[in-house]
Amino acid sequence: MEKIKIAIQKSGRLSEKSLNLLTECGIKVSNGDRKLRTDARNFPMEILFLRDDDIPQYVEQGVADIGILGENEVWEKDKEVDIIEKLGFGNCRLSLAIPKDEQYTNINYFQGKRIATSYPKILSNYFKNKGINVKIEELGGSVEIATGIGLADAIFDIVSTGSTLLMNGLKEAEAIIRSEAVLISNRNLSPAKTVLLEQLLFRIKAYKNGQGKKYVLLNARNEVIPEIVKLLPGMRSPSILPLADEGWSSVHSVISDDDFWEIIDELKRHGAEGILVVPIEKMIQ
Ligand code: PRT
Ligand code: ZN
Repeated sequence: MEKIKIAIQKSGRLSEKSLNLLTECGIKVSNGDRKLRTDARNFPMEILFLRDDDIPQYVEQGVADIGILGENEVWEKDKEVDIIEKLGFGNCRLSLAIPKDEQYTNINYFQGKRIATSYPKILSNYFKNKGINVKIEELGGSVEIATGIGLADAIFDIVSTGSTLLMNGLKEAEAIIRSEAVLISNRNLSPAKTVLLEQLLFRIKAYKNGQGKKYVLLNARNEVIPEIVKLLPGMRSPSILPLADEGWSSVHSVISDDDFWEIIDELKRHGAEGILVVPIEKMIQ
């Protein structure tokens, strides 16, 4: 049987989360000995562990059929691959940063400046569109020290919490684009591999749908049920089941983590009892 080959980061910020995503999709992978490649135990999939920089090229060439990596790398490498799905982890932004004592005005500040980055393609496209001339110094890593050692006037790098900038005496001047981990695919998958990709995608979506949501069960007197139902959006509408106790019903629904506490307080105020909150593992729509 044909296997689908997926490339994930060997060691880095996305490695563990990529493996975890496969696990959540019910795909068992053992990588105890950190091999370069391994087979999944219960899904026709081969996993290749690579540097993220190499993944776009390997997927374009078909060495791997699909891959997981940061969108930023996909844009920078600009290979012939398709972005299939955003995965909701590895979130960050690509920003221009300058020494903290500099007075920042607007994007024209960068006219004629030297900017150090590991993302020269994204950066030069950005400034070309703006009609601003800059000199780009390409660095493989440790971009944040470039201004301190006099290599550049500014940097363009990944920011998540901002503490790296702070530690290096820099401040964020402009956030240019947001990025997160994505699933990419080769453009000429065989029909069998396309089916496997569809299966994987179905599972990924079910997992993503369940993220950030809770299943809520509660009991209430029948008179207050209409009020309670108004508080619960649910996937369609909440399910209402009669209880053995006459005059009482049980209500089941899905609520998002964001408004969780607010809704629970409201439910209690409206007479809900025995509220049970359960994590959702997968949600198939
Ligand atoms: O060895 P390999 O080439 O595979 O790995 P790598 O060193 O190129 O990449 P890695 O593991 O550092 O990052 C992989 C991907 O994670 C990136 O391409 C991004 O899509 C994503 N990601 C998310 C980040 C960050 N957050 C992040 N904070 N990648 C890097 N950083 C670095 C950033 O470069 C800077 O040095 O963290 C620092 C900034 O973080 P804060 O929190 O201090 O702002
Ligand atoms: Zn890399």
